[in-house]
Amino acid sequence: MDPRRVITVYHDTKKSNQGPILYWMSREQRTESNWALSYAQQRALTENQPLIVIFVLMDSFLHANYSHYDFMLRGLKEVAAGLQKHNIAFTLLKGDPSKLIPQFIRNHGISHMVTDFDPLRQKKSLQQHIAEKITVSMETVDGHNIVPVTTASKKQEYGAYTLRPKLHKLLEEFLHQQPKILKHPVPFTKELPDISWSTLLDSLPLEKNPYFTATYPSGPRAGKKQMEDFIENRLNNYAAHSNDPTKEALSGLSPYLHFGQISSQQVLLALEESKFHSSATRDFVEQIFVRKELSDNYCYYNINYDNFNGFPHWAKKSLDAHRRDPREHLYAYEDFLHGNTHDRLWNAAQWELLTTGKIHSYLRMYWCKKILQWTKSPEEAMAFAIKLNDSYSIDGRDPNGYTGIAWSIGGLHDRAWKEREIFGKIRYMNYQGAKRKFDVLQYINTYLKDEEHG
Ligand code: FAD
Ligand code: FO1
Repeated sequence: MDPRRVITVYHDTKKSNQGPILYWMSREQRTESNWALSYAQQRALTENQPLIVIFVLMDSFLHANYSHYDFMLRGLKEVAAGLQKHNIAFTLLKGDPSKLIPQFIRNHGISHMVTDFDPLRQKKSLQQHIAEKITVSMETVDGHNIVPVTTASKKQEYGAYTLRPKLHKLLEEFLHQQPKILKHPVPFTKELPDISWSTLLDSLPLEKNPYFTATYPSGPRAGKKQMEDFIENRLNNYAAHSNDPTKEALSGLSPYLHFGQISSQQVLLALEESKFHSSATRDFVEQIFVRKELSDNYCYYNINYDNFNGFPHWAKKSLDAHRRDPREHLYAYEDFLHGNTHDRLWNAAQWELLTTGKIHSYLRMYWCKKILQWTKSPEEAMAFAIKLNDSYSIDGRDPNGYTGIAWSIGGLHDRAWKEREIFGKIRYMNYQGAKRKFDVLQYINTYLKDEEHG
């Protein structure tokens, strides 16, 4: 593995005290195309040691609800079976990683730990906290970006236009299959606690969303199937129809990418093998490669990725200048939550979120920008948009989300537009604009059945 994929090193990795190698799986919940896993296995093979994979189930994570954990746990069950088949021990512990990981390292004489790079502050502080409590070496590996985040750029980028050339220049060098996971020759012989998959989910204190009716097949196999079906049957519609929520033009890959059940690297390699010429895939590659990796760049280099202070200077100044503009409509969190605004298109997008756990990309921008327009301040807009997105979106709690919301409300990675009330120079979107893109009434009727809601 290219050493530039190691983002952070804690303690001296050269110390070769004997003992099993541990991979603490978190962001990349898959065995195939998982750099951290193959890196950990390489080290275990070199040192002729057992390899153990641990997942620590936290009883809450950034407003995640019951259906998000259900999706995640169904995927993890498939991952556990796959690891067992490769003679790699897997254990799932429930509780606080900052206690359980150091304890596990001590109890099993672990000699080295590898874990997933993650730009979100919750994971970064967990990893730092754990590093202070252990003496064995620990490395974080970027298995989420094709070009490792600190190789693509050493700083926060202004926008896609500044990061894109840097990413494409390095794509050739970093887009390649990593070594297959081998059947591990050194078994881990000690007892590990059983995992009662059937009772885990209900043992967690999670909110249930009563309106959620969608079903998402979960796990790396389902993610791969979704990818193959998209490339086979829908990629050729992507460029023309990805802005039309009444067409099934999007890949639907975000839940699998968010939980790391598939990697964007697998998708790009599959595109290379497909019949498609790069001109037909350009729009999609822009999203899954440039935009997705721009999000990790933003969250990694800007600690204020989820608040007003993270916005570009021009945008903060402009929003400040319009703080006292009259708001024609003002809604409380509950009004947004139940899709109770004057705007039926907005309400339909909110009901798409509540019933399917997702809002179509185009409407996500509209949905978020209207929250800026109908709240008393950009700070309140950020708080509401993040809470709704993280509480109800199956792909939420993700750098793409914080970045998409900062783009919508704070002009991040965007330019200044014609100044107007409330928005200042932040790009504006409205109902007329949506009507020019797609059949708004058809979309509204899909998600707003009159008798049910809104
Ligand atoms: P496709 O268009 O098929 O894209 C494929 C993949 O490319 C996506 O899964 C994602 O990984 C990446 N991608 C696509 N568009 C973007 C983008 N604008 N920025 C970064 N990556 C992108 N995406 C999330 O994964 N989680 C979120 O919580 C999230 N919240 C958002 C909130 C707002 C306000 C906005 C404007 C965008 C948000 N996005 C989020 C980005 C984008 O809307 C979703 O990634 C996309 O709708 C997911 O559906 P898909 O996989 O079918 O999309
Ligand atoms: N990561 C974990 O290591 N343990 C968890 O229990 C866990 C729960 C969880 C629930 C919803 C969700 O969207 C993500 C969750 N994650 C968990 C984090 C995930 O692995 C990613 O690290 C972040 O969401 C993206 O940075």
